[in-house]
Amino acid sequence: MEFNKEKWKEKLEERLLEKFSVSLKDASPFEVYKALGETVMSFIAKDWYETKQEYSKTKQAFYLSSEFLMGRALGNNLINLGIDKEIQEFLKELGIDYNQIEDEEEDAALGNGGLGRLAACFMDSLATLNLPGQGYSIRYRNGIFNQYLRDGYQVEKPETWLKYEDVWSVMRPEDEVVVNFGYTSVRALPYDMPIIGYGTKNVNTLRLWEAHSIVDLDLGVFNQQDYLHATQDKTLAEDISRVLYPNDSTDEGKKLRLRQQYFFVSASLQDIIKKFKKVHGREFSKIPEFISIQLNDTHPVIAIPELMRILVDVEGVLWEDAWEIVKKTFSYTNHTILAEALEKWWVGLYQEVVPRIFQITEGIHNQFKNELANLYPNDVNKQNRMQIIQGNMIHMAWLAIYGSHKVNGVAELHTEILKEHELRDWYELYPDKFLNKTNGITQRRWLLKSNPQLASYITELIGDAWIKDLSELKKLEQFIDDKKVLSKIWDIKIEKKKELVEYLRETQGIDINPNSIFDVQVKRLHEYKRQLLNIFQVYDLYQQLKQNPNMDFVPTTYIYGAKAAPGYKVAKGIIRLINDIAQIINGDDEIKDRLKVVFVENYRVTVAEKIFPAADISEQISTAGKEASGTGNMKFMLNGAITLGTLDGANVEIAKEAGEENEYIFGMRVKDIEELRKKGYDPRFPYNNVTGLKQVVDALIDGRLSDLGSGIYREIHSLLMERGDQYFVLEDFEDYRRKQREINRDYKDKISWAKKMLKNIANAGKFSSDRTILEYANEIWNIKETKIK
Ligand code: 26V
Repeated sequence: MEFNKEKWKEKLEERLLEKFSVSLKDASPFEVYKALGETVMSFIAKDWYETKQEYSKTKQAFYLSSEFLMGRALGNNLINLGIDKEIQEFLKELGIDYNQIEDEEEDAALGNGGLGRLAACFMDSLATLNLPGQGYSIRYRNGIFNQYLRDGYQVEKPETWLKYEDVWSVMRPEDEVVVNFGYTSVRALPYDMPIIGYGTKNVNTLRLWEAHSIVDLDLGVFNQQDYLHATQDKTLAEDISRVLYPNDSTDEGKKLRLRQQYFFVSASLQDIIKKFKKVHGREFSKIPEFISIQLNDTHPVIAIPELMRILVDVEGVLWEDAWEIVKKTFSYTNHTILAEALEKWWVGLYQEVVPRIFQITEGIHNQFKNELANLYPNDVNKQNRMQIIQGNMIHMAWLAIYGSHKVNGVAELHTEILKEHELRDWYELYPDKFLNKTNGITQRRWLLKSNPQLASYITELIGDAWIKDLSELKKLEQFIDDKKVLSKIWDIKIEKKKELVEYLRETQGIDINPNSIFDVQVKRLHEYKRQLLNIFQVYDLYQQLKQNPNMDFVPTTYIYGAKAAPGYKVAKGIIRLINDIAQIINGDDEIKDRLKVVFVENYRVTVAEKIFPAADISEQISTAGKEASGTGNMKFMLNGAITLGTLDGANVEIAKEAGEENEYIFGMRVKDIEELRKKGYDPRFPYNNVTGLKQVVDALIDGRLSDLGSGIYREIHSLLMERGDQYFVLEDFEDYRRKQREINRDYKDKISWAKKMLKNIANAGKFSSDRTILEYANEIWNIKETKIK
């Protein structure tokens, strides 16, 4: 976008005056932020409108996701418009600090972690690639909770991003629809967010639905009793889009969650079909030529019976014809193999919430049951395993696979595990449905925005084509022996570390040595991600340093950031354990600056943008086979951190791209775990035989550490020692510690370390979400670039 300073100034002043009755020189940072946002909105309005017009003529992909973890929009939008530097400069001239303005914005935190952030990166790539793709979700009033620490334990407080309204959403009352549940109906009111592509005029849309009561329509005609009922009804309806479920590991099967899912799915499909009819009339057989719908995990899978309902009940299409349309329209992404996260709905509850949808689901189930009986007449077990409704549970993943033409995993290893294990029966039945789409991240947010220093330097070396084509980074390899380049990327890392140090000093009052190794694990807290393994190593290291004060050791800072699901006791216990150990180590004068442990409070997108660029070590230490992909691993890599990881998820591909010699790979592989399980794993073996391990594990219960009486340490101890250590923490401890020591030795050789950094950056090209999205576009959605002029 052309930047015209006078025009911006005029617009901004006009906004400030109209909205706040304030002049530019007296405006508060909040007022400037709002006015700036509105000015951006006014400048993109025309392109946004035109993008919509163009897309309506062509095939579009709709990304249905219960989560979009967008983070802040202002900085990203300015960057994608290509006017960030100009705006910063322009504000500076007016005596306004851009950073202060940026900090007025709350994160749009409508997601838990990986799955929601992936959806956000996909939006950025779709727009940048001029692809006709739109997101649909819920406009949760409260996003993921804010996390605070009290006595080292997590406490949750509601997140309130809409408290002062959102400049980036436009309400579209003309597109409101009604969603019918069993006993009541609610209004779904859409809000659109523009998704501004980088270096293009295309502006895509993320449409978020807000729930409202029908009685809002005619309040005021009631007697007192009806009035009370009416307000009750209003609360019930509005509850639907009240809060994001903060659990991303166990399926609770709650009624409100099912209502949320049906609410946004039904509203989105009604919207999609309404727009289709405007252009194509009643030629429903053409739906698959113009519409492709991606189901992001099982959460929106109720879309399959819902589209059947719309076609059969509302539009009068024959069931058989409708089913063909459905199958060609939907595709499904699996993001986890953890059994406890695979959604199943209890028949009774499903029937109560969406009675008609239950009948249709049953119809689909019966149809498939007959197919199975014909396919496998001699294998009743297999028939039973694959049924959509089993006993009184509805299996959403099975419904998804049956009703889709494509099913994908999110990393090569993950997809192979799906095909061989979890979804083996399905792969045998539909081998052509399965494919892999390795995840990716957008380099616009995760390098250009979050690490402008490294971004500019890369551009200086190889030009700026990498911003739209990340494979360009490969050109950096020509500098692998260039001392000047190596020392510069090292210096930039130090600079980013200093910025993080400053941030943590301001927000948490902690002092960190910027010359220490920053060893970072940031991600949701879950047993399979093994933050426990990490902190055990730290505690062991602490013992070593105490016994051996002259040990040759580069100072290291272990940094953690993680939210635990509020009901996940063990995860919360691990947070306390990290803080407990942090307090002991950081308070030990003998240790001083050599070893430090920091738990970053309320880890979120905006903090992630400060952490990834500052990391030396990227901890990706999940039990092999458990982490479907990981995407943080890619953000670290792109910013020159070295992976310390297991061969799990996308780590496998990261090591392949950068060369295993440029990462620190340790621990059991998937096949080792299978073998050990078969043989029988006894955690007492490593416990008794690995030096120091017993000391660490025993600390949980011998009084050296304290859970303040909650009993959670004993529980963790028992999970490890009596209940089989399912995630092989003890088994992998020794190898992990070995790699930690290796890192500490290798870090001293600045040149060879910087080479590793450069190798990682140069080979991060594969992990752009642009690459991922192009694969979806070409191999699943069949959508084409549609650039507006
Ligand atoms: C699961 C559930 C289970 C039911 C209750 C509510 C709820 C909400 C969210 C989720 C999502 C869990 C799946 C997930 O986030 N998977 C992550 O997806 C990332 C993107 O593909 C991937 O990189 C991570 O490895 C994977 O754990």
